[in-house]
Amino acid sequence: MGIFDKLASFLGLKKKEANLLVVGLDNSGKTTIINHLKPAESKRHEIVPTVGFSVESFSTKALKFQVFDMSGQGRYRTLWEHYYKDCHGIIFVIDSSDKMRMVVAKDELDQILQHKDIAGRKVPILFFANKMDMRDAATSVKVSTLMVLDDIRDKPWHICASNALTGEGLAEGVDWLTDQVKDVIQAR
Ligand code: G3D
Repeated sequence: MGIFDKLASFLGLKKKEANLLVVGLDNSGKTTIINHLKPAESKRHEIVPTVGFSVESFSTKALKFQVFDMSGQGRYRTLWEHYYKDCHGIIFVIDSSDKMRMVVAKDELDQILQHKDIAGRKVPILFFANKMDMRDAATSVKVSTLMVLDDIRDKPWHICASNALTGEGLAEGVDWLTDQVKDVIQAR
């Protein structure tokens, strides 16, 4: 299944499942990124577009993904928040070229971090500073500063510059997340 192979086989051995959330503003690149993460089989058969609030959800072997657009859908918030409790890892996608909306992304991140089902838990968060190929894209260091990531002290986090069109940067991020999620699952 590609770049999540390592995690899926680990979970298979342990007979466990991991739930991963993929979130970010609309147009940040979530759909393009998950197209790289999806196994070929799920690309063909298992894609289940979900009603209204979620871009889509899909599962493969021991991994379940839920993908949410966090912008302009405030009224669906309570629906997606329902998934926080059981999630083992979060992938937060940021459009590095959209500095205007970085403050909105930061706002959404704060809402996640302060949520009762996330605050106080060591849920690993992988940030993709996506669209790094764009001429006006901020560097991952700059994105990290704009999003004030250094203030996240109670959770493991990591930021990777990515280009979802070519897949560049995705494997590095997923490798990091895999190690973190393994730790979360071991501790269960
Ligand atoms: P979303 O699912 O978060 O809403 P999408 O975002 O994956 O639909 O991506 C939104 C647009 O950004 C798409 O363009 C997509 O091709 C483009 N995109 C995604 N990732 C990258 C990237 O890393 N670099 C560049 N240059 N573009 C990217 P369209 O034109 O289809 O709307």
